[in-house]
Amino acid sequence: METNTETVVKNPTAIGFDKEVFKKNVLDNLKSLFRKTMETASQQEIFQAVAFEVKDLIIDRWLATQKAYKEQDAKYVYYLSMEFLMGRALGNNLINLCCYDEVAEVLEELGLDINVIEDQEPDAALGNGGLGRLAACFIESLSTLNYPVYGCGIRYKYGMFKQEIHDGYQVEVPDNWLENGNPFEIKRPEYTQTVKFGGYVRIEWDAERQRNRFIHDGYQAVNAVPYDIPVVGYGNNVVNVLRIWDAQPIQEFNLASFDKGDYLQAVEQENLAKNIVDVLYPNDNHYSGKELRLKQQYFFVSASVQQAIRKYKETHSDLHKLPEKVCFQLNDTHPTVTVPELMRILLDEEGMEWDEAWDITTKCCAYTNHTIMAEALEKWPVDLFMRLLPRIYQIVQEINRRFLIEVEERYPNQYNKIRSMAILYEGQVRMANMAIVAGFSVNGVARLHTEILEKRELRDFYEMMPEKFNNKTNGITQRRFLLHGNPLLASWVTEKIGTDKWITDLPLIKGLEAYADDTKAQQEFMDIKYKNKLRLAKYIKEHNHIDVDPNSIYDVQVKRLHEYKRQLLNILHVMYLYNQMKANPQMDFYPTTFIFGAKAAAGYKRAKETIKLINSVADVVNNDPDIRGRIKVVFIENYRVSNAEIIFAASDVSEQISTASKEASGTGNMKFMLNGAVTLGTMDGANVEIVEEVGAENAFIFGMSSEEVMAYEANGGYHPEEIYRNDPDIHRILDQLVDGTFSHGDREMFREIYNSFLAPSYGRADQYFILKDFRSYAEARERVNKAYQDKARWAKMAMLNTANSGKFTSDRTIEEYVRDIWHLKKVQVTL
Ligand code: B1N
Repeated sequence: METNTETVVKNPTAIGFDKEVFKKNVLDNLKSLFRKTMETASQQEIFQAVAFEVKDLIIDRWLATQKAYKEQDAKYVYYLSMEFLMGRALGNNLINLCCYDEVAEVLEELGLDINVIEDQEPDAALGNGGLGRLAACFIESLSTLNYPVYGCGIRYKYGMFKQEIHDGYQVEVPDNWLENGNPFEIKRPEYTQTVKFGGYVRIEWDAERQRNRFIHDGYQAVNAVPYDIPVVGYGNNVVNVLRIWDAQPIQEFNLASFDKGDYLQAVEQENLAKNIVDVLYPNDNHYSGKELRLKQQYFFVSASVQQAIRKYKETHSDLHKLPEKVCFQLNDTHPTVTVPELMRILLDEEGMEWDEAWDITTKCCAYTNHTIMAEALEKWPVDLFMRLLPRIYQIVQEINRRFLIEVEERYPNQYNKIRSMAILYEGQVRMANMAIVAGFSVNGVARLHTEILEKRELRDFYEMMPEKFNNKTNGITQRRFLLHGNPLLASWVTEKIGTDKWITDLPLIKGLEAYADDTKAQQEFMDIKYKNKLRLAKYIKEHNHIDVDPNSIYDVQVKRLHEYKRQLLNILHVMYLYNQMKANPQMDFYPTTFIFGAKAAAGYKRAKETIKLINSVADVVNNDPDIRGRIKVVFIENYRVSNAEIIFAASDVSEQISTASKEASGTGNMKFMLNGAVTLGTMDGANVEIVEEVGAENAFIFGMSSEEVMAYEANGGYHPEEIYRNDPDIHRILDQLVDGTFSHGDREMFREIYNSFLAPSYGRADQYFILKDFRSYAEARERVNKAYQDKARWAKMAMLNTANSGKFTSDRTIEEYVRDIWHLKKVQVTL
């Protein structure tokens, strides 16, 4: 792999950092921003003053980067995504500017703790989970690897809701993340674009060119105003841009100056602009066919594509060469209107013929698939789509018409092919099909996932156009999830392998393998884990008011709450363990803290019931004197990027227990591994590759294979009631859902969960094979508990996980995208 370690600038003075100047400027900022001194300012105000100073450090690099791109006429990837789950910026900007320690010292001299200052920053939570966090890791890696990118997204006024737990239930609280402003962003009104919705299309005969002209009329328009957020590369002076769009009415509403017609139109345009960017849809892996969601999609796509074309035309005259300078990467189907929007611009605004426009479009667009969950498939009702985007709909119809002719030529009279591949079918616009037909690349996000796409989900497309398909196994950035999140382990790794080059070349971390059997190194590794467990215990005490024992095993499942991820399997097993321990108080068992963290989509009933069940089991188990604290259950409120960093660092066991074939990749699994947690998981998603890297003897694998699961599914499922009848332990825990054991006698509270196993009101019984995998899971958990009691063996396993995590850096993923799809060139930036 190519790396850019030779360009890494580690010396803070070399990046123009001067401690005294920094200190003085922070104090000046306090004065000019808030009219305050260090003595009178709040921690929040101090955070703002520091952040503005850090932005100042970024600015010259930002200018220099964009200048270098221009001089070299660089090709850009436009990473189009409805979600960027950035988390906090301050700490990571300091790390990538290579002056974190120096700023920490300055703050200390001012009597401040950098951790407390960092804690003042709200997470930028413009995403739900893995898909949005992947986008954030990708743009950070692109910057670190010297590649030009624009992250393009939406500046939601409210990001992912904050989760509070009241009486064991999730309560959603709005996330007003911009309340105190965002010190890192820059508004760019000069790049405002206009986006049009509704209306109708008029056709006029263009006599001169002897063809029809399509004129969009009677629409409502809204302005898209971009805000730029810097994305700092590690030690290389590169600053790329995350460009997020805000919606503004075209004319500010002004009562006096309108006659009646204008008045109503102005009100409508203002209302349209008002709600487009109000809120992120809080669904993970789930499509909600809401008109406002399609508006959001077209809004940010149209603005981004128009801007990309405008930028290209500033220095190029021939749009046919657009693919040499621009690639649009579609982060799932959410931005797929990119395809007809680019066609619209080339046809209607640039006056191209269909074939020319299509040739350009299909060389510019590439699509990443992130899920095979049926309920996530975007299928827009035609009537909604054509009403909101009349011209775009015409173009989709023409794309579909031409594609179906190709299908008919290739597969005469095979209606099944049309049924599976048509873009317009049974009154719906199928976005995935459009992305595949128009994209030159279709990629999955882990090897198994891509195989399932090729062999099953997208089989007909793969047969017709195999050259488009490729795999790009996901990755994560070690700058955030080791260097920032786990500074103790980061320093130790550097010391042990004798270099900090792993920061930009993660496979070097393999050097730790030499210490796997070294008792002293094992001890040091576990000491660091212990310190991180203390840090998490403190966090849990402060935020959840629960005492946890740092000497217990930290067994952790943190991710979005979803049935396929099977948090229910985990908590049912805790109920089973509880029963065992009650029956046999002397049983051999190493004390374990079962830690959960998960947000449920606001309208996802079963997910919310599962959160209540976890908290109810926690109540009973944690307070039962017979258990003597040997089993603890903790639900961490408001799981998000910033507390995830603390959680990964402290984990012993990584729960990755999705029903095989359902988790496209998973990326939390990689963050745990990097931090020395051992995977307890199914052969699903990227777990398969994790086990391949670390060795099966250093992970705990259980459950059905994806082949087995898919075979059952093809036969309509299985019969969980047989297991219920024949396995008394399972019988007991299911009965306990409806006998009041965990609900103060309430027999109805968990009735629906009980029914889902035995008598579902809709769908198959035990859709996600929880009972089927239960025994295998229980047995794996027993192996984990035994293994932990052999301290040396555990230390070795944990260390080997860190040592073999090199493949899972997003730097590797990005180099593969660049090599196979984007074909970008590295740009060196000097100041
Ligand atoms: O994308 C991640 C993968 O690691 C996960 O396995 C996968 O579940 C996740 C609709 C999604 N797939 N699809 C979504 C999110 C929001 C939404 O509105 C779908 N998220 C994933 C990164 O590849």
